Amino acid sequence: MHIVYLSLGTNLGNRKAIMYEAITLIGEKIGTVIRQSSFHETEPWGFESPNLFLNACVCVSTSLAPRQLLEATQAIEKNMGRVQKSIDAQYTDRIIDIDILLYDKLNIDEPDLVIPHPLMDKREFVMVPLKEIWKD
Ligand code: PH2
Ligand code: MG
Ligand code: MG
Repeated sequence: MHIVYLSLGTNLGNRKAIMYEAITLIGEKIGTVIRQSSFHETEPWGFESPNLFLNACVCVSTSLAPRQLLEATQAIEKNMGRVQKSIDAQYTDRIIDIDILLYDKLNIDEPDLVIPHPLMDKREFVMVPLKEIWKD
């Protein structure tokens, strides 16, 4: 089993219900959710929008390999109705975003998969909830 940390964010719709739905699907499709942070309301970071985010982090025990994990997070985003990911590489409002932060102590640097997440330590909306549940 592998220990992974995921970041979740939503700034559209019934954000709390969306968070719970995403965490339920992570439990069904990815593995056992061992710990989950509280939900943090945050200002959009890196783009302008009137829609505040809810952000959270979860720690999951999974048998999925890194690329299977990426596919599973993307499938959950799609099933939950996420349409476009970004416009001209600009961040946009979204129903749900699930990002892989850490996968055991692995380092991966591929065009579409970089672990640890390259921006995680610059983002308060990631680090504050992560610190609630991070062990190591
Ligand atoms: N995600 C981004 C860009 N900006 N800002 C907040 N507050 N929360 C996010 O989850 C977020 C963001 C890119 O995925
Ligand atoms: Mg993101
Ligand atoms: Mg993402």
